[in-house]
Amino acid sequence: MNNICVVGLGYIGLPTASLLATKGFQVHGVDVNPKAVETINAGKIHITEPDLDILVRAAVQSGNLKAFLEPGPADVFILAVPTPFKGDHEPDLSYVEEATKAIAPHVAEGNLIVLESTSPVGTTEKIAEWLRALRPDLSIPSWKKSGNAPGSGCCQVFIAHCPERVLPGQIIRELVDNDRIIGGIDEASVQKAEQLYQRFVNGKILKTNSRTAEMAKLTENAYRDVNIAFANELSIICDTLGINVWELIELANHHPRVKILQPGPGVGGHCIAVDPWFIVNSVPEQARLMRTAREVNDSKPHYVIDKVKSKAERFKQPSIACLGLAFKADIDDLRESPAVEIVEALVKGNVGDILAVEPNIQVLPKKLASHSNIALTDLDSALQKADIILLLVNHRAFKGIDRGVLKEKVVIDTRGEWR
Ligand code: SAJ
Repeated sequence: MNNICVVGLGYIGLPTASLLATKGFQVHGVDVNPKAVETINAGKIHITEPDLDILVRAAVQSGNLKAFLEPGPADVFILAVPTPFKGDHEPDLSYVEEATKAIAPHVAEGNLIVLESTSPVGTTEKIAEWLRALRPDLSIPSWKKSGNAPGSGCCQVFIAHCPERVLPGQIIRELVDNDRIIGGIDEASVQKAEQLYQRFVNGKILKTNSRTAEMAKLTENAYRDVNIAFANELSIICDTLGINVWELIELANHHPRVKILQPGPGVGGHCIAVDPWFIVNSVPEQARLMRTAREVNDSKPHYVIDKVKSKAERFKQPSIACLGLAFKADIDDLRESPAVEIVEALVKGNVGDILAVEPNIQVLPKKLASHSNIALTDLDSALQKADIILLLVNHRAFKGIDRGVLKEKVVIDTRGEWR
């Protein structure tokens, strides 16, 4: 198992491919984006993640990592493609299906296929079904026929789900140190995948079937979403009752069995705000709390927007410093960011002149840049000019803000930085 084909060179696929390459595996990376392929082959990165540049450079320089637009033959195929939702929060498995189609001609006897993308329950079995239809010459294990029994017959291939669980901002460390769940489509696939992961993971390898592995990953993110929703609901209740929510949480968390998370402007990113929907979508009648949590968290940006609007009313055309656009602290990732949603609504509603401060980006995203009442501004000028200061992300760069400056301004702190 020395030749690995990693399909999808994004936030999960690229660190995984590079790590494997530095561990001595021959890695054939695949991405549909020619610019990403070119950048990686030059030893550079097209996404931002601490220390990823060093890892990719080392991987490419070693000659063990090469990026391509198409898959090629390998011992192991790792699929790390996006699994977004579409329409009314239905999972969009088209990238997984496309990736399966792309690898299908190259799959050979004894190969292992690992799905790392966070996926709705049953997706790993779908890969087996798609592959069975495309490659009737192969013996593809069947969950329904054999349950967890070892697969049999000639031209056997192995299929497992090994969900990624790394935290953006700490990907490189967590890729190695986190415990990993391995869910096989059958027992033989579990064993095969275990042999691979134990070669580069320091954490424990936890073995199960593919459905449980899929649900475990969704459960972790849904658990977090529900708990953040509790904190967000609490913040609105406290606003209404005239209580400082940050002080309240700190006090309540002194109880040995209470650990309330932090309220914020909403829940962003492409994981926690997406994954619970995969559960809700598959069992809508049963997943009532998870659906409500999603709705509570999705409504939090609107609450913040209304708060800013009501504060802005007392000014003619206020300057509003919006501190942070990323979906959480100290990253440059603006995808599904509540901060961007809030700033966009303020810009479109012409609530004031927006001074956007985001130290981790050089240019504003198009949907904001196309408006005339917003400018990407450095922190000091924004603080000086602003009538209203809206803290959206608790970036390290904002920690040193002089409290004296804030005293003269209207301050809306969604992160409890200036509690
Ligand atoms: N947030 C709060 N309050 C909190 C904690 C987080 O409002 O107390 C917000 C953040 O500001 C952010 C969002 O939630 O907008 C999500 O941030 P996060 O740091 O909690 O999680 P992600 O989305 O960066 O990464 C999660 C992780 N999952 C869990 O912690 C259970 C990570 O381990 C997963 O690998 C990742 O999702 C994923 O890829 O699914």
